[in-house]
Amino acid sequence: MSSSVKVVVTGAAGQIAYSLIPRLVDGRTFSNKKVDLALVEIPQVVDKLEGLVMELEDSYFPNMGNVSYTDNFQEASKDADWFLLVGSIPRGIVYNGKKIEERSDLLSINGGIFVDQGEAIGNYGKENAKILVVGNPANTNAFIGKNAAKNESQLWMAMTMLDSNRAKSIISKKTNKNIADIKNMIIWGNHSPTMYPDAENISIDGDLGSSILNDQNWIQDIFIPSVQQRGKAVIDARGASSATSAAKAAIDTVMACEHPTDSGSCFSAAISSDGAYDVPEGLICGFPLMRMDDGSIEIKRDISLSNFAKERIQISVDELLSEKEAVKHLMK
Ligand code: NAX
Repeated sequence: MSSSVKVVVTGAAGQIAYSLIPRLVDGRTFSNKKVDLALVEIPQVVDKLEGLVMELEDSYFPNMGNVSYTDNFQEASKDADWFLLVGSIPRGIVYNGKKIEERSDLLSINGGIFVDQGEAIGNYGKENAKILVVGNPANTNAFIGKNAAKNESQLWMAMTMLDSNRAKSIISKKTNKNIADIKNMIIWGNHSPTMYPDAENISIDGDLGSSILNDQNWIQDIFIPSVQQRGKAVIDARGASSATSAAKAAIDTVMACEHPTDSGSCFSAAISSDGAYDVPEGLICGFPLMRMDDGSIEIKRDISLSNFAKERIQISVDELLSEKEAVKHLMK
């Protein structure tokens, strides 16, 4: 084996993690590197992870290295290369005697968690660590975590790959093209119902969406709302939120960051804005990204945006700004 990588996963006893964790050690995600896992849960459920560790051992993964589990995030963070922050308090649960229904309550509770985790990552994670926030509200959790980490050599991302994959699937059905021929699906903005899935710049068998999808009514009335509301549709149908598709999307994001992006292509995740496409600096916003040969992640800057696209992106950016305002007490 060539080298090793240490991956921290929070929410490790949850639904997404159950699909995600085996894929981290399957010899594909990190190629032939040995993968050490540090699994993190809250104290109430951390003991359940013993069962998951038993299953991982029983699965015989030749690339699996050390596997540990803990409720101490700081301890888990030491020298980690990757952090997959899946754990967060979901909407609908009773927390400190109050049912959490409002996004603002969710922001506040999870925000507190991400201050502590961010500080630990900044202090104990590797200098070039990559952090993928899956737990919602993902963009603002990443914003809070990055601010607390105060470590500019680390890369904070919020996951929009699931939205991107959902959008590709819808376009594939609409155009009768193979899913493998649908590429460069950019999700702009927030991972929330305001996100803007970009049908104009998608590549369909090598052609731009703007030249193939000439049905603006379908884009506005069917495509965009279907992507924005797909998470809710899955909850309605399954009685639980997306899990295996979310896990696959997290793996796709890791792989996109581990391997150079093909020339002219891009992948979707939200990262801190440097002012690109007029998004205010510092917001964790969905952008088209490229993994460069030197391992860095760059925003692809040559995407043309129509006025319609600019308006839609602005709506989502405004939402990110209001979320930023709602968590300003957590900024130090
Ligand atoms: P589950 O409720 O099955 O699992 C979450 C786990 O996180 C629980 O076991 C809980 O004990 C743990 N946890 C909570 N706070 C923690 C902390 N401070 N440290 C460590 N662990 C902690 O949820 P699951 O279905 O796995 O979803 C996890 C998160 O992903 C949710 O916030 C969900 O909203 C979010 N999602 C994000 C998606 C995205 O595209 N970005 C899509 C899927 C999903 O909805």
